[in-house]
Amino acid sequence: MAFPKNFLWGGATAANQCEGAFDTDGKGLAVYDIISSGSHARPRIVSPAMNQEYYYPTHKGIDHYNRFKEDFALFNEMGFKGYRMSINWSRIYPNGDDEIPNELGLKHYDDVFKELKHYGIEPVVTISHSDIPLNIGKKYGGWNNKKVIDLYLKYSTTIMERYKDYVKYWIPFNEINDIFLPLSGVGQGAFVPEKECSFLDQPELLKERMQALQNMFIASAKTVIAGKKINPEFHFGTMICHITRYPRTCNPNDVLLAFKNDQYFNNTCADVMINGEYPYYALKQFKEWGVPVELSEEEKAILKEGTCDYYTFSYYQSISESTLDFADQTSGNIMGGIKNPYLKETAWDWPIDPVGLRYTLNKVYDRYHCPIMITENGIGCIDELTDDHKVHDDYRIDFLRDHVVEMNKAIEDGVDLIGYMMWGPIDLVSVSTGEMKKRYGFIYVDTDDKGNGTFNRYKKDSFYWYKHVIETNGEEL
Ligand code: BGP
Repeated sequence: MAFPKNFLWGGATAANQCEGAFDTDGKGLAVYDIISSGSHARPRIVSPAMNQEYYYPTHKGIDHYNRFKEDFALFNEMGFKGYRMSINWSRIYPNGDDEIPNELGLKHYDDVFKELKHYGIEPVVTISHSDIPLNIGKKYGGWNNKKVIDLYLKYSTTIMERYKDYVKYWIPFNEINDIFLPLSGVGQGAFVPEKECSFLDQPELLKERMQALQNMFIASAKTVIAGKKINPEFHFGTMICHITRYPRTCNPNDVLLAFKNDQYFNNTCADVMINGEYPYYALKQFKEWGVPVELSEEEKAILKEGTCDYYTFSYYQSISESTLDFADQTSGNIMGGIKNPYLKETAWDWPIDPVGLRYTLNKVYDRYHCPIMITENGIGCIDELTDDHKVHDDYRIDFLRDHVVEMNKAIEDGVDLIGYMMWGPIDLVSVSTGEMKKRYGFIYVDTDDKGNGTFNRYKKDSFYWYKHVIETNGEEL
């Protein structure tokens, strides 16, 4: 096996999907706190104010806020070398524009980082994993407003100063390119609708989303510049939701379609964040979207100086696209695409494509020539807890093994892959559906879609499998 000696084996979570304690220790409301639970068939509802009729899964999460020590002990038992997590912005600045930070919120993450240090687990910290204070959406209209750049910078600087001795790896935004999708208006853009709407069918707001993205690029670059002054040893990563795209046929129009969509959806953000300037195709695209890129000389210099050092991405699936009329055009996959006859799908219709991971790793390394970390990869499944508290999840082991095999091949191809953060090492709330039923973890959490249960943690079969993978540095799968 080809995994380097210091390979960062670990897992990834997001504060809003696991912490719970949504109003504890001075935390303010965040945009995800007003998005109800849902299911594969029943979309989540965004309600501008809390509605008693709904259950809001972020409010309890998996109670990680109170149980992080127990959870880290389990991660340590698996041998984690790294752990990707996010800080909840609304714990630090409850309204987003507060004069001074909330000390109790800061203190909580002091404890979190001390505990990780105790186990020698390297934190990889997402600064904003959609944990945007709700007030930023309501008062400022979200990321569309340039003032939010300064609010974010104040927050990012506060945490980078405070945790500089604990954290080396930072990620300014989770899946920044999600903003290309209308369904990310609330989560990424902090666009709080005036009346209730379906999470999957949010107002289009194309211009606002594209302006928001331009503002986020500046915020990211300013954070990198500020961070390097705090500690020149800090590393900053992109985080791209990489939806690998295939032409469904070899019709040249299909090839061009997949290429173009790959360019704008998968490449735009990393091109700006790693190369420090907008690529030619994005300039044209933003103009067509009605929000031409108009940068001052100062802004150009900021983008050039504040570039990321490593590339990270989430990889769950590939999709196939075509200009032709395929009968199976629609699937339940939130990312769209046409059924790929060569691939099986998960229970939530996400195509399973391990070879696509090797292809993607090569593709991005070829483009950026910098270290790469996979910061999310996993499979959401319906698990069954047996009477003796076991979960026999061979399907999860199969999925992960197949992906690790392809990672190994990519390393043999010459790709500089430095880490693997499996998504959801402990069951947590699903973003797309707001369910607990869609489980990713090595660790089962006893709670359901309504927040009932003991919240006890149980080790699944995959727990022991991953432990062995880490122990053997990927030699034995
Ligand atoms: C990514 C998000 C994660 C995570 C994952 C799985 O897009 O960054 O936060 O949730 O998708 O998706 P889901 O929870 O919808 O199954």
